[in-house]
Amino acid sequence: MNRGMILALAMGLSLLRPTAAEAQAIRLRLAELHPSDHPTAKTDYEFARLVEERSGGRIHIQVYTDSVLGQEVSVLEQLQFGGIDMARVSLTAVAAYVPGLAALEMPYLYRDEEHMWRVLRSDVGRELLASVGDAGFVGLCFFEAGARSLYNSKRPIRTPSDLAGMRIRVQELALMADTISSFGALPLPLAFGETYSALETGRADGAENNLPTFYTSQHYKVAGFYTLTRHLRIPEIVVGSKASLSGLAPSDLVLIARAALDVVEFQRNAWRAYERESAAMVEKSGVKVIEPARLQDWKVLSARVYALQSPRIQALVERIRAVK
Ligand code: BDP
Repeated sequence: MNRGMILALAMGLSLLRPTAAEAQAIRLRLAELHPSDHPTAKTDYEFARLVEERSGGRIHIQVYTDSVLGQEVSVLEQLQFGGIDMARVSLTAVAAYVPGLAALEMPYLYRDEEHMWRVLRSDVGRELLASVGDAGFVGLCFFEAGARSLYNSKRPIRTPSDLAGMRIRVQELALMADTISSFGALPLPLAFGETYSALETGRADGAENNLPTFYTSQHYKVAGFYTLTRHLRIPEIVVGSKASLSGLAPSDLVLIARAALDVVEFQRNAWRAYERESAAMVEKSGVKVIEPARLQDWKVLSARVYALQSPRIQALVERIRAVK
């Protein structure tokens, strides 16, 4: 028998036997910024449970909540070289690496939540999810994150002019700073984990986020005015590390990818329930929840942000708007 024949035989046998990767127990680490009672963190646990069950206990995902593995910027760096295996992050964090993703998080982009989900499940959504591969990530699925609204510690905001001169914490991406500038406020790009103390010390007058996060982050304790501007819908994204996951057997990768997609309905339901709960909790604690005078005024101002985008983003936005 020559070497070629031996090799062919060995490869044939290895198709019959479980590969070493399949037989071994696999432990993966998933990073999450939120505390464990946040609906998104609850879904991370459900995802881990599903993967464990479907793999007969062989694949174990350890969920690390409360940013213990770092803020999102650093988590993504660690994902790139395989120091962390998976993460649930805001799409904004990944958009810093994959600029096209900004098209999915433009101000007042979606007609409503259902429109966003139809987009995320359409060709353009699927293409953009897959495009994170270019930066060394594996795009697993999107999650719901509601609508983000403005809050502050100073006064009730009803119109954009009420915001004049206020310093508002934003996520670390030019698009977010531009959105806040378009309303006439001063953007302060900052890691999420530094926002509470920025609000408490007055370095920031306000910030913006969805109600569940406003509640679980305790920001409502230091910013008592929440105005329902609903200016951004930023999907969450679950990403894997290409460096780490490419070592898995293809069938295990498929199992993980399916479980991520299957857990989306759970997340959306958990989100809906917690959005109502957190609205009630912040109101009960004395936060003034305010409807803006005319939502249209905010939308008109944000149109400037669209004009600043590259032709590629503008073309993607057209496709997004055309999704029925
Ligand atoms: C929350 C997202 C979280 C972001 C945070 C932020 O769930 O991933 O990091 O906003 O504003 O809604 O940075």
